[in-house]
Amino acid sequence: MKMIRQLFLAAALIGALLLPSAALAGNLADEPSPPDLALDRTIEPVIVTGVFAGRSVNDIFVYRWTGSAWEQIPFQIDERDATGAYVANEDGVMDSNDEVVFMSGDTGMLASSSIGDALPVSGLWYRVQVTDPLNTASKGWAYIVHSTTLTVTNPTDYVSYNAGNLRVSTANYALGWAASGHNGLDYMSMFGGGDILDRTKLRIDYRFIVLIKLTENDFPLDNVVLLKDGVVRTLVKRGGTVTVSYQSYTSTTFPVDLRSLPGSLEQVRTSVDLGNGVTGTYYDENNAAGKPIDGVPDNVTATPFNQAWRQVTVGNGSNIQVATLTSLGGTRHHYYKDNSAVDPQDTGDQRSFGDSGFEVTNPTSKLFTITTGQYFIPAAQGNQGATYNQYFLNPLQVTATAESQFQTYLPTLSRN
Ligand SMILES: [Ca+2]
Ligand SMILES: [Ca+2]
Ligand SMILES: [Ca+2]
Ligand SMILES: [Ca+2]
Repeated sequence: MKMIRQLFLAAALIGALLLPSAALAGNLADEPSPPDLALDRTIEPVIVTGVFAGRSVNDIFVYRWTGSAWEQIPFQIDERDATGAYVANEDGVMDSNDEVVFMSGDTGMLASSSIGDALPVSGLWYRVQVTDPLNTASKGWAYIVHSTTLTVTNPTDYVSYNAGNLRVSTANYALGWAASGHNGLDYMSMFGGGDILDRTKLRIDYRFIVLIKLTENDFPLDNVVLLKDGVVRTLVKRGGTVTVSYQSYTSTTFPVDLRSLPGSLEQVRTSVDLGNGVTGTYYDENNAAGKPIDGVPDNVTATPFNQAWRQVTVGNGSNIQVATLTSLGGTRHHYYKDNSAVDPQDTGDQRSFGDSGFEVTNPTSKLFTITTGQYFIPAAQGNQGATYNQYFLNPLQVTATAESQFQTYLPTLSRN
């Protein structure tokens, strides 16, 4: 405490013109008392860009202050090219769009002493403040440093990819891409359970003289390409779709270009169909008490559609999927089908077990992107969909501020 007061005092004296005094007061006021240490949202990524431009990606490290010591936390640096696309290797040098990534749950306290006094780091570092915008009293901090002598010392690896079975796995879930037939997923397990997935499905109806129905089987098969298997996340690409997987969260960006289809689009649907015989509970905004997934049809309300989330709870885990569908235009609905009867028109095992997702009728654009997030949480929590939908819509606020022994600069960026 004494040290940081001196540090800020030095900043106030030396850099008085650089920093408004209100900002200084704000920094001191942000310092948490011990009972409010932890950030309340722990399974989301913290992504920082714009730090250490021109430095080698191998000389960047991330630490937290535990209250009594500096501790390295799991982190990775992912390079993006000039178009913003993730690439396995760019130039090994920090550019403005390269990302330093760590988990919100690994943040610590606002430091009460200087990291520059404790570790062999370069004279300037970044203090990263992470704030839950839904509960602004909840904050966490991490420190991104540059050093030519430090090494990676934290052995934690939250996620891995197996090219043999095309699966990403963590302690909490596994997801696998289909080896043949379609570009979607055909494997999902949660919290130690077995595979619960038949497959992910895509339905595109368009009218060109007659109604034509496409499924996920009608698109050319793309290779599954691993861009990165880091300790915080994996980056996997199939066609134009990029899936980013963390310990308890996966996000997917699925760009769809149907401009070559003649006629008009009538309906687009994406859904996740569970395997034959899987039992559990389905929730969405209109079915908050849950419907039994058991292959027996349920009385489910598909509208209104105000919140793009759905939750499937099976055995030891829950999968909450949230989506951004706005670029399609049109009218959105929830989609749910639970029926063990064989439907010869269906794909996969032709049965529907808790098949659920999102449907858009009369989309106004043939060029759109569907962005989804999937949270994996332990099962015993009941319906948590609305909460995680709020998380998805209100990302953690990230502010990186350059600091040195003698000076604090204005925040350089704010980005999730
Ligand atoms: Ca770079
Ligand atoms: Ca890994
Ligand atoms: Ca049912
Ligand atoms: Ca099925």
